Amino acid sequence: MSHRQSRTLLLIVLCFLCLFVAKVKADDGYRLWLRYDQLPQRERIKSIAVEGKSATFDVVRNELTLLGAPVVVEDSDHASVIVGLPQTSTFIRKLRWEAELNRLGPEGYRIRTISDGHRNVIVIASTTDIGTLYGTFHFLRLLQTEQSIDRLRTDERPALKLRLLDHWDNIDGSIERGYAGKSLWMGMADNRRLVDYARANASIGINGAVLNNVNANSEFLTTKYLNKFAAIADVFRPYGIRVYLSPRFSAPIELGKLPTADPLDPAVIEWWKQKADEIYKLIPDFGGFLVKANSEGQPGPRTYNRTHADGANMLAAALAPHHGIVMWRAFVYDMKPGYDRAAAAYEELQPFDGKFAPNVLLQVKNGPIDFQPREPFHPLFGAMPRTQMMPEFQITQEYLGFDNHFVFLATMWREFLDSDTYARGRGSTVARVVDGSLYRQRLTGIAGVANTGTDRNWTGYDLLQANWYAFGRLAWNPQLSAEQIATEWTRMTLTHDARAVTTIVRLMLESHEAVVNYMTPLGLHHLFWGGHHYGPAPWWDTEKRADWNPVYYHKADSFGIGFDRTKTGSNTVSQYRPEVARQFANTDTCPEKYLLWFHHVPWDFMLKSGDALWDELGFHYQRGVDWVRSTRATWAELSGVIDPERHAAIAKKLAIQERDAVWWRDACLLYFQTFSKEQLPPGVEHAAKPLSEYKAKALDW
Ligand code: GCV
Repeated sequence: MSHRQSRTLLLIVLCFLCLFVAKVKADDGYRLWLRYDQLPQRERIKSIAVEGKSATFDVVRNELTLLGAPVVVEDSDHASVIVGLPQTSTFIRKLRWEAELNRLGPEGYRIRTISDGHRNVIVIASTTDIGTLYGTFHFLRLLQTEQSIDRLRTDERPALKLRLLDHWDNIDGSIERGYAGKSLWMGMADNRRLVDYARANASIGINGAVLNNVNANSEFLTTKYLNKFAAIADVFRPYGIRVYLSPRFSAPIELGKLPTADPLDPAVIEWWKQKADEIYKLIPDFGGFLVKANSEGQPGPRTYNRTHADGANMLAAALAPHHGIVMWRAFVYDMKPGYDRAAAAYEELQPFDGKFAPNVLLQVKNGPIDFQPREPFHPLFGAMPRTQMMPEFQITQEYLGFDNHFVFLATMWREFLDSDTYARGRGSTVARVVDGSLYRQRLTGIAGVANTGTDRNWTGYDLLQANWYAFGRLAWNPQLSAEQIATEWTRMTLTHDARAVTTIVRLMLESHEAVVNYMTPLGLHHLFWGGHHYGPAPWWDTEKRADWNPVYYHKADSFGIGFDRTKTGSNTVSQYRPEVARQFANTDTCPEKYLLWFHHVPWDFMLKSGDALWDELGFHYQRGVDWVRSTRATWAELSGVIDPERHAAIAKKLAIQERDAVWWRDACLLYFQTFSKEQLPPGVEHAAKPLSEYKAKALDW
C-alpha cells in the first residue's frame, strides 16, 4: 500500500470512527424526551411567528427553531403558527380572548386552530410568556406523539400551583439517595447542564427546585452560597423555575452566633427576618423554604418545647413580606417505647390543623412510613381540612432498586392519588385534597425528590427518565392516567414504532406491581438492608432505633407475619376516616395488597385465591422474578426498533434486575421459612444458596 493509499484508508477509518462516536453521542440519553427528529407533521408547519420580547420568548423561539424545517419569522401575516400574548401580538389581541386567558391563570394557555381567510393558523396564547412556553411544549408534544394538529382546541391550566423537584444535594456535591452521579450545581456548575435541566423541567411544567438537602447544612445560608443560588436562579428564570432552599433550623446559632434557635425568641425572629431580606435582595423571586425539623437528628422547634406550628409560622412570617412560602415536612417521628412509627406524623401534626400561617404548606410523604414500594395513603390527607397540604413523592428509587430496577412510578402515584380518604364522604380522593377542590385550599402543590444527577443520561438509567417525566405531568394534571403518560413518554423518547410502543407501555404499567411482588408483597414493608436500602435484609435487627429494623415491620414469628395496626395492635388504622378504617381493619375487606401492613395473620391464613398465606407469599415472589425474566426476553425482541446504544444499556440493567429479583425472592423466603417451617409450594424455585450467605453480604449494586 502506498503512502497515499494508507493515508486515505486512515482518513476513511477516522471518518467511520467520528460517525460512530457521533451516533453514540446522539443516543446516549442526554436529550431525554425532547427529540424532534422524524416528526411526520413537521413539514406542514411552514413558518412560526413568536410575538414577544423577553428571555422566555427567546427560549420559545429557540425551542421551535430546533424543529428544523419551519422558519421562525417576525411577520404573523404569513405564519402558520403564532405564539404570543394579547399584549404582544396584534393577531392574538384581535381574537378577544382576554377573559378566557385570564381564567386560565398566569401559567395557563390556549391552543386553537383559527381560520384566517385563506389559511389556517395555529395560535398558542397566554397572558404570560411562561404560559406560552408551556403551550409551546404542549404543541411540540402533539407533534412528537404524532397526534393530529388539525382543528386544535385546547385550554390548559395547571391543577397545582407549586410543582417542585426537591434535590437532596449536599455541600460536597454528593446527593443523598442519589444514584445518577453528582449534584448538577453544588460542584462546578455546568451552565449548559443547568439550562438543559431547566428546559426539561419547563417542558413538563415543573416550576420550582429546592436546591439543597433537607438534611441541611447552615452554610447554605451564607452569602457565598446565596450568591451561587442567585446565579442559578438567573439561569432558571426564563424557564419559569423558581429556586427554593432548605434552611437548617439552628442556623441562627451556627451563623448568627445566637445562644438559641427558639422560634419564639425575638432575636431569632429578627435573625430570620434579616436573612429573608438578604435572600430576596439577591433572588427577588425566591420561592421559599422547605424544612425538615425534629426528624432524624435535625434540629427544630421541639428542641425548645415549641410546636411545629410555632416553627413553621415563624419562618413563614419572615418570608411573607416577600411572598415566600414555607413547606414544613410532616416526616417526623420520635422514639417512644412500643410505638408504631406509622402513627407518628399524625400524632404530632394533626392536632395543629388550622394553626399554620396562610403561606405554609405541610409536605406529607405519600405513605405513613417512608417511600416504600407500596404503602397505603398517609392518613393525614384525610385529616387536616384546615391545613394546606402537598404530597411528597420520591422519584429517586431509594427503596426501589436505585438506578438498576425498571419501575414506572406513575402507577404507584395514581394508586395514591385515587385513594379515597372519605374526608367529605365517598369520592374524597387524595387528588381532590391535593388540588384544593375538596377543602378549598388556596395554595396547592406537590414535590418529588429528584432522580437527576450529572450522569450523561441524567437519571442513571434511561428508562427511569420516565419517572421524572411522569412526575411533571402528574403535577400539572393529577388526573392523567399512567397509560397516557407512559405512551407519551415512550413515543417521545424511545420509538415511534406502534407495536413497540404498545409493548413498552405494557411493561411500564406492569413494572411497579412486579417489583412489589419480588420485594415486599401483600403489604410487607421496610425489608431493606440497613443504611443503603438496596437489597433485602428481613432479619436485620441491629439498628439503634427499633423502627429502623425490618424485624420491627414484618414481625414474623411461628404464628404468622405482619404488623397488627388494628385495635388488637397499635390501632393506627383508626387514624383513617371510619369508612376507610373499617375496610382496612377487617381481614375480609382489607385489600390484600395491604394485608400485612395492617394485620398479623397466621401462615395458613386463606387468601382470596384459595391459597394459604405462606404459599401465596411464595407465588408473589416467584411472579416478580418471572416478570423480570419475561421482560428481558421481550426487550431482546425490541432490538431493531430502539437505537442500539440505549437498547443495550437497558438490557444490561434488566440483567441486574433479574439477578436482584432472584436474590430478593430467595433471601426473603428462606428467612421467613425459618418461622413458617413450611415447604415452598410447587412452582416456586429453590434458593441456590443457604440463608447464611444472603445474610453475610449485602446485594451489590
Ligand atoms: C433526606 C429517609 C431517607 C433519608 C431522608 C429521609 C427524609 O429516612 O433514608 O435519607 O433524608 O427519609 O425524607 O428526610
